[in-house]
Amino acid sequence: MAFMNMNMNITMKRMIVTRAFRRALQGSAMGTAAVLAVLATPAAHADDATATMDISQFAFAPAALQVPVGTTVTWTNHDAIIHSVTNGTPDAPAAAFDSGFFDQDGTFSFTFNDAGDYPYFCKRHNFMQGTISVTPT
Ligand SMILES: [Cu+2]
Repeated sequence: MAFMNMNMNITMKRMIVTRAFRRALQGSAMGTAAVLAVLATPAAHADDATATMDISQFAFAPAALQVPVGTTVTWTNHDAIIHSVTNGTPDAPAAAFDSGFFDQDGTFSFTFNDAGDYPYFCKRHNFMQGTISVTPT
């Protein structure tokens, strides 16, 4: 019985992901431009020590980001719905950072002072996941 429930959960997550993906593909020209703008943003340099992340159409963009130690990363929510930036994975939340829920045009910043890989997810939409890889300087 527990096994069946697990399978149902996985199927439901897949459906939600598929729906979000389809929505992303049908995104407006403005949405596409925003994604392209993010992709064109140069990677963070040690001398400026800041990096920007976008939350758009139920995804963290870019999903994986590498920054040097000391970088402050700022996420901006472009969706008309609340999201969170929560350290860890849905099954194993961690404690380094948790934005709580924030709304459209809201931002969350965190300074990564320790090297390592920091997975994170949205507490409301568990399929939304990303990783910040912090490299020693
Ligand atoms: Cu979310």
